[in-house]
Amino acid sequence: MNIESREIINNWTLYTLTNDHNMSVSLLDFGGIITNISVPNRNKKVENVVLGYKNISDYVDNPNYLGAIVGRVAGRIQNASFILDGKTHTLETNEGVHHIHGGSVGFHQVIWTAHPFQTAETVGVRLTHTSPDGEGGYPGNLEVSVTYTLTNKNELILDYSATTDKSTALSLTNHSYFNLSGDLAETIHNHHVTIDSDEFIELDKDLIPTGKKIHVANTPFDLRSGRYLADGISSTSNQNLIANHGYDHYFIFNQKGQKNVEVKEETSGRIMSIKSNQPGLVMYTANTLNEGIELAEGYSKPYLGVCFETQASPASLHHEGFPTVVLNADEIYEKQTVFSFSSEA
Ligand code: G6D
Repeated sequence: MNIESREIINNWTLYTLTNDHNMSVSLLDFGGIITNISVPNRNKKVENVVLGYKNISDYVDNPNYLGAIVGRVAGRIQNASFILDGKTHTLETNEGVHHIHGGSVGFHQVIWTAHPFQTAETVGVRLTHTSPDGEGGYPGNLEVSVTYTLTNKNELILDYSATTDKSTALSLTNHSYFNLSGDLAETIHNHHVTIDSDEFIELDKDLIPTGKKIHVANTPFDLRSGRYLADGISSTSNQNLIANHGYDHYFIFNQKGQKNVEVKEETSGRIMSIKSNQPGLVMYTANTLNEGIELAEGYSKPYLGVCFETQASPASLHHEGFPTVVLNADEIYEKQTVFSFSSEA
């Protein structure tokens, strides 16, 4: 197990975590951005499996949130407002009349305070931040931490924790774009994804969750037995078209099995499984990923990665029937998502 750190541009620090089984994770204190996850393929060839910019300065703007911690609330909040305890809170309208991903002062733009650590079987970095009352329009002084832990079982564990001094809205995630083919050898069309979910949330034309749950049966959203992402990308179903030809939807976990998601890429043999105590996730197939930005192994284009943004849905701020994103002063926000990597013969 090893951890290296080095000062780079803008007083940012880049940390590289390495375990004893040829897996490494690199991340920035800026935005908690994961810049690289390198894992072996079936032939033990170690390659990068996430999208990362070649020029680190491209993370300053990062319109696609590559690798970043997203908060205070991941996803879209309708009309950039919500009512809490009878008070209307107005957020930054950073996408039309709506609010997305915590706004321009969201957690993807924060230089987190980093606390590296190492044990016999783990290595990691705990990132902490104090978000003041009113930041981005959100109430409450928020103490938040996100811990990245790499284990010797080729797991990357993300632990999210927070407390607030008054009721607020909080739903944190990581916005890495995964591509298991390795060093961007292929797009994600042939990634075979299984999601243990019977329902997803309908989107309107602004990609705002309508609050309507749709059963996945007989739709391209039925990934319960696994499906190639190409199905949803080429689908003419209304919801895939609304998402700009693909997936950009919140799947509600059944929380029945050992894992919530499994992703297989047959050429490399790589497998990634995801287990989370979050009630669901947004799967986004990079349908509108900007073209032509230089990445470490090539140039960005749609469908070059897929995001698995575990979170509670911001739909709960405007509709009944969803796990809440409200955090009260007497509560502790504690969420965990584990990304486990392996390969098949
Ligand atoms: C697009 O609709 C998608 C979002 O889900 C994603 O988070 C963002 O690009 C980066 O707006």
